[in-house]
Amino acid sequence: MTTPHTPRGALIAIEGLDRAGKSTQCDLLLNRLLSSGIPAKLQKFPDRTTPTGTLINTYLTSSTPLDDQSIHLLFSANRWEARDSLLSTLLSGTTILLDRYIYSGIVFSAAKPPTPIKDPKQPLSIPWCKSPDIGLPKPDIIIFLNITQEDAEKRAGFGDERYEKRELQEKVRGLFEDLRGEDSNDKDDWWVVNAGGTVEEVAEEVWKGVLEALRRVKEGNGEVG
Ligand code: T5A
Ligand code: NA
Repeated sequence: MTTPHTPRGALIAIEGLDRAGKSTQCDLLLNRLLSSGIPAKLQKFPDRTTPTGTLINTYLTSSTPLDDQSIHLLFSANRWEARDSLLSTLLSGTTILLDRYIYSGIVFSAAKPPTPIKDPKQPLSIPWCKSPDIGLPKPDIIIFLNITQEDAEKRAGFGDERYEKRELQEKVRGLFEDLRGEDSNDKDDWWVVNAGGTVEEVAEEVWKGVLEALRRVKEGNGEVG
């Protein structure tokens, strides 16, 4: 006799450049899921409320120097400390919205300008940047909010934090494109949305990605990737 079980929730990552509208869309999406009767939760990375998150916040909002490898590992540790709770929440049937995830972790570190003492071309290689996150739950879909640099810079608050500089953001954009290309053989993980429209227009496109993720979970084997 089989035991009735709750189907697992979907793991949905929202990614994009700084100011693309990720947090705005995550809030709207959470409300839409809940009002559609779909249990859902939001998890933001970096989670600035934990001990590692406090260190990350200090780094992002000040000019305090910190070794590139060290801060990369801290961002990853900030995700690892959430892993068990992410898995148990998904298995209890609740869908999780991730406001940034490992993809931001990879591209922002790899985009950093080289320091003279290290490799002159790229201080942190993509494989090195990926390795500490290996083993974290894989999202059912990565919804990528695509915005031009010009539109991002017009939005409130751009330039307040360490990484919000044009040159770095352009590098991040290119690296995100590389990651999307790499994953293209590995089912359609990335769902690219034009994030330059109104909040409502973007929300409609994001919702289509969410429905796709829910469909994949329903048709899948119940395991988290
Ligand atoms: N990082 C992150 C790493 O280096 N490694 C990692 O592992 C991780 C996880 C902080 C930095 O950390 C780096 C990447 C980042 O540089 P964060 O805490 O996610 O990451 O950054 P935040 O400042 O919270 O978020 P962003 O700057 O990325 O902004 P969002 O969430 O994309 O944008 P949002 O929704 O806050 O909107 C920005 C503004 O635009 C308006 C909003 O009202 C707001 O004023 N807006 C729109 N305006 C017009 N049209 C629309 N469609 C709009 N949507 C939003
Ligand atoms: Na945000």
